[in-house]
Amino acid sequence: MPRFTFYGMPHSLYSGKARSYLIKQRIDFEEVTAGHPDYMNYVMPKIGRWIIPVLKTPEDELVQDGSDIINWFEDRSLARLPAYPTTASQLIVSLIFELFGGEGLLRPAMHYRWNFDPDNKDFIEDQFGLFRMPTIPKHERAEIVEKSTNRMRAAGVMFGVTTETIPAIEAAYEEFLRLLDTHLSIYPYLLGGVPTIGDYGLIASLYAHLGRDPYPASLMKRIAPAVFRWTERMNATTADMSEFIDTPEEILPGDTIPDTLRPILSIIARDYLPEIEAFVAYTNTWLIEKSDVKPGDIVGGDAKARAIGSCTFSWSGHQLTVGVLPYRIYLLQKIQDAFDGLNASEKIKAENLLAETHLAPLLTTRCSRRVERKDNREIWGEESR
Ligand SMILES: N[C@@H](CCC(=O)N[C@@H](CS)C(=O)NCC(=O)O)C(=O)O
Repeated sequence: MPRFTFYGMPHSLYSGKARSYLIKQRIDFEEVTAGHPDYMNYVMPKIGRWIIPVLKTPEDELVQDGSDIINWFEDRSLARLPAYPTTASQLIVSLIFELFGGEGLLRPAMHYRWNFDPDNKDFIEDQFGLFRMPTIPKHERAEIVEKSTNRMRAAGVMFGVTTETIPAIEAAYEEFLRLLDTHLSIYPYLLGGVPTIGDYGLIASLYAHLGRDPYPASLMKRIAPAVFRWTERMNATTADMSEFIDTPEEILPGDTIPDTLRPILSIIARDYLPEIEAFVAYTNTWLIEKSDVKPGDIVGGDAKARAIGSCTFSWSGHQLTVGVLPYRIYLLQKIQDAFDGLNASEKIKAENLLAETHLAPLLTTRCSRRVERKDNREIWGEESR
């Protein structure tokens, strides 16, 4: 009997992050689709909304959210390969990749899934239908599937995917992919011979959408074969790095940040920092207007609502209007909390690295209130220091 049950789906972005972690840690688990009656009858009523991934522990505790599932094991020292580096720069860099992988790459993830119908549509509809309604014959699923995929298709606009921005989204993604390919041709994972939280963040977007849907998967194989290999590696119980002869299954010693990661960090600064600054500024204004928000209140007032509004910022010569998701503040806070926990000399080291890669504002762009998670929902926390 497997000890853990993992409710997820192969084509779900956030499932990829937690699943990869469970695989790498060799956790004894079984994946159950959210189309299984147990999800609808048992899990969803307890979580209060339809959302994956969800982990059920042997004690029947339910944990929703990719980052929290990882932390569940880390907090109990149950990880074979702990996800959080213990040295300053590696920890901060890894957490930056967690935020960027799950949130900053959503624009290309949405674009490459939903805007390549000749290559993608049949496959995507098959997957959505199969895992949502596994017992219903394919021809009967088709109509229902089209309705639900149309909702997701429309959601791309909320992430800033429009006719005008598509060329810039493609150029930025290809540049990122080539740089990551260069890095992963030298190192099996971001920080050496073991995956860390940054790898788990990246696999969110780079697996279900960008590494598995037909069009983007073929793009990845064509221009970034080492990234494609890493998506396989991230889903293997072994280190799966036979092409890296004699590489130890260890993080790089001495708090090393490989030079090949620096240009990628600079790309994150260019492509994602403006959005972070815009959504934090929007949230801070929103909190001033909603001065009655108390610690413990559900973010947005409704557990089902993800966004508290929309913000506009300029990116690559375009004005982008996107939804403001406080969940991102939760991940940004992880970087800032890690920084606040460093000693004075470690802080200087991390600050220098971020200044060199133009990411220094990540440490100072702070929300006036904390975003926490309780009972599998985002809630407002105390006012920030
Ligand atoms: N931050 C969350 C996000 C989870 C999430 O958005 N999951 C998607 C599937 S990849 C979902 O359940 N969407 C349901 C919906 O939008 O109705 C996590 O990591 O668990």
